[in-house]
Amino acid sequence: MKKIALVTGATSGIGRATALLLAENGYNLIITGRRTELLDNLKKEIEVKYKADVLPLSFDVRDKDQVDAAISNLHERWRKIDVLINNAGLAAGLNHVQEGLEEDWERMIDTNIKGLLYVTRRVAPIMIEHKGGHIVNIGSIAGSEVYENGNVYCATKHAVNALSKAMRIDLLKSNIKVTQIRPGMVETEFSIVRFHGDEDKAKNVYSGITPLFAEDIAQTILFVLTRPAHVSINDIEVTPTQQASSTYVTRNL
Ligand code: NDP
Ligand code: 8X3
Repeated sequence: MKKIALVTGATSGIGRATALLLAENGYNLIITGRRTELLDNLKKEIEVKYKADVLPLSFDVRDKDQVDAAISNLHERWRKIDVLINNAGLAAGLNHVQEGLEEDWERMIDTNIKGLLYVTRRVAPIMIEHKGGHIVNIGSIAGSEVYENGNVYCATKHAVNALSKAMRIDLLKSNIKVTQIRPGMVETEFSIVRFHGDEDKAKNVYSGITPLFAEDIAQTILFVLTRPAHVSINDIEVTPTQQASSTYVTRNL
């Protein structure tokens, strides 16, 4: 029987690439996000290309009731979730703290921290019931470093770093592996969202470098998921070759 992976934030970027790669490598997929049409398109694409079964679930991870309804009403056939990829997340704004927009802060805290917790709270008991699983949290290099204007985004990813370590301890006895992956610059919709839709500003983030692509992180996820049962990869930082830290990047200008 194929394993089941639930990927949050599968409508775009890292989540979408991960769903495709896992389907190609023998998983059935539960794909989630708010944009229903993109989920439906991805379902069709996966079914045609990889003959995997796909269940699209549209919900906002910030809404506890929506998360609850989606996961507790899963049909028996989809309830044995083997893998959870906690990927849904965003940065909103890039301002000094004294100029930050409170609505941006709330979006990031509610999505990156509380959303990840709401989904985990409902999926981990299912894994425990089935005697094991693997949770992959998408953190960031912003979870181990802080950079100018990054304040609240960095704080949310520091929280993901702490939660990943805490989850590993709490779930150890239940045979659930917890891996954190901390990417550097990956060209996705991330910067477009961060700059509230300003595509020129977003493009500029990656000027003069070859950034990571979503598929690079998907490959990293596949690697950690396919290690033998006795091997747990706990934490991986992945950056473009031209990036040594959040603030140290060489550009071909
Ligand atoms: P994208 O913007 O391309 O994708 C983000 C995904 O998250 C979308 O599928 C979006 O779906 C989903 N999402 C956002 N908010 C919500 C919500 N409230 N409820 C449900 N789903 C939501 O960005 P990335 O692929 O780059 O980002 C994925 C993860 O990787 C994030 O956690 C990000 O912080 C992290 N990351 C990204 C880096 C980068 O440079 N790109 C570097 C390091 C980490 P929808 O809009 O349909 O709801
Ligand atoms: C995204 C990477 O450097 O923009 O998490 O914070 S960075």
